[in-house]
Amino acid sequence: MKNQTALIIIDVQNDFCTGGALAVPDGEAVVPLINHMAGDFRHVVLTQDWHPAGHFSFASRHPGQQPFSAITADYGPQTLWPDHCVQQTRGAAFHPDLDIPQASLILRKGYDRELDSYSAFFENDHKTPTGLGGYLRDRGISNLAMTGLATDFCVAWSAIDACQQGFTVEVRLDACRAIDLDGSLAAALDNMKQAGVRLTGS
Ligand code: VGL
Ligand code: ZN
Repeated sequence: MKNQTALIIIDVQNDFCTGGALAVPDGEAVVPLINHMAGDFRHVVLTQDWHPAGHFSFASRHPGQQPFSAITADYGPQTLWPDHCVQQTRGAAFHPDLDIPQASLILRKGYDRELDSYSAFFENDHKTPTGLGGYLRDRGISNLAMTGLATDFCVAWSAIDACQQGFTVEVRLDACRAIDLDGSLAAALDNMKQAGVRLTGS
């Protein structure tokens, strides 16, 4: 049992799996791996992308914009997505086969209508903390293992922020899947390495 390491499971939700609104290719393949891996950890945290209808990151909110285009928000660049993970919908629910009863925290993110949050630690303005850093430190956790969806967005941003917060971070790539938009996966892998994230399981 790994006592000072927490497993952070990012956004394993229906909308990121086959048939979902923002399906990540082969996204559901991570589920059995994560279920198995979770047994090794005393501390497990789940994150849940959790947007109100009409969220700023939805292309439908911006007349004339298509999903997967990018705009400049007050807080920097923002990719626009299909409507996804709308609060209380089936798409926002965890994949039905995800089986992690021992998770101590479900951290929701992206609930501010005007601000997106890829990272589990800071919203996309890079300033507004979610509180996860304090939660983990308070529990004496210094090492993190991360898995989930999508490698090149929420996993990468969370892993990089975690390193910058002083955690030791391993991303288990075999239990992650990527969106890979215009080279975003290669860029995310580079950025993670540069930040000091240990990439394993590839
Ligand atoms: C995610 C795009 C939009 C993710 C969430 O979980 O990686 N990507 N919202
Ligand atoms: Zn989202």
